[in-house]
Amino acid sequence: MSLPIDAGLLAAHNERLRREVQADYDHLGAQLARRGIDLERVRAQVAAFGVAIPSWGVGTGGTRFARFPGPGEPRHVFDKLQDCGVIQQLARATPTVSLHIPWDQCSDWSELRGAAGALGLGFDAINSNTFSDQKGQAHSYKFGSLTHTDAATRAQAVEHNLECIEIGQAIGSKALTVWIGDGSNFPGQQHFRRAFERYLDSSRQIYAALPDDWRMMLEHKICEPAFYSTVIQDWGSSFMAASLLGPKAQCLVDLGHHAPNVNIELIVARLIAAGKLAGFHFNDSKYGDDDLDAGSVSPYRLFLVFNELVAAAHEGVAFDPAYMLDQSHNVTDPIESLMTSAVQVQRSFAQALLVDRAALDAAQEANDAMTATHLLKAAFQTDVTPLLQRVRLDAGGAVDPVAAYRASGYRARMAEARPAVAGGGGGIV
Ligand SMILES: [Mn+2]
Repeated sequence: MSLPIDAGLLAAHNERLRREVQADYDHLGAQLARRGIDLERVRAQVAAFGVAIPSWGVGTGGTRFARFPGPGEPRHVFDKLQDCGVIQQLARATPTVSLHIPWDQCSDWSELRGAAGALGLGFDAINSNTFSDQKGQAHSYKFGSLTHTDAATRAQAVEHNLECIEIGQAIGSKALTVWIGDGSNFPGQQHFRRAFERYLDSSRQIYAALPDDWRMMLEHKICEPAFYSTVIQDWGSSFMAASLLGPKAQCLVDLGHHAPNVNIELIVARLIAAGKLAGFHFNDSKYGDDDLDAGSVSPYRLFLVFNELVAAAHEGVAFDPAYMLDQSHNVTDPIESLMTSAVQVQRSFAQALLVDRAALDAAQEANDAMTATHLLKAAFQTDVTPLLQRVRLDAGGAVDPVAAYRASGYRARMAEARPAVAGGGGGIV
């Protein structure tokens, strides 16, 4: 397999750091052993963890005001895949890619599947797009898609989702993620109940076309681009829709799609309890759907989300959440941001595995709030960096992915190989 970053360069990078990593890892193991935790067991769980890369994330993002393109941006889906290959080669936490149609155009999907395989990548959920108009499209989504008042527009949006399922089958996806921008900007503009009914009617047609082993992931969002109301605004609307559609429909939680200060880990617990947690779009935010790098602002919140997931798994709850990053990189090299974010998500998972579940159960039963919160902090404040480094070393990745990436000169090479093109796909969802 020919991977994008030179194997010799990577090996030299790791050799310089290998001894230090092992010493730090052994020290962490001794620390955790005193707390009754077997680091080797944790390592096996962390090594098996993966989070999908969004294909749209490897291009530079933007805001409503401007986009400032970076050098060597991917020109098409094969370039995007190669950048995803770099991320996986160095960070070893992102074995899959999530495509977005029609941003990702391809005339031969089996060729794309082959190219992914050659990079050691597979495909996660496929994402439809009925929140923007495409060239040559008969009906506009300006006033909605799956919930539009016009039946022909709704039919066009349904048809696009059916096409996404077909593409997904060709590349080995097992899920369709549906986020719509439908909603209203003025009080009175939209009949709330009728719009929701139209959503259900359209979604039932998509649901009916799902292969048996597929899931339909419904993504809610509080606002934007509709700034007064959205049809699938919150987890309650999403849960209602998923319940009415059937067992293959579940609710996807994008961390940025809530009002500030909403208790997202509680929503996660509710959806797990209802058997309706589809998975996540990880990112971080300060004010709204900022699409900042996962854990860059609120790493403790990310840890608390994973605490709910690990607790449920520990208690034997059967669920299978899909993990994806969904970020917009405006001021960083997207490859560096995605590697850092994947490692951050992996870090939160590892920290959550360190929570003393029996002691926490006992503290909760005894209403001992201080002990309970100390137990969470003890896990969160453990520096698991040597564990993550060791996992990457074992898997053939880089001890320090960003340092190895910078040393490789990959971006400069791509700036030569990929002349800048006008426009280009990208977006924030
Ligand atoms: Mn999202």
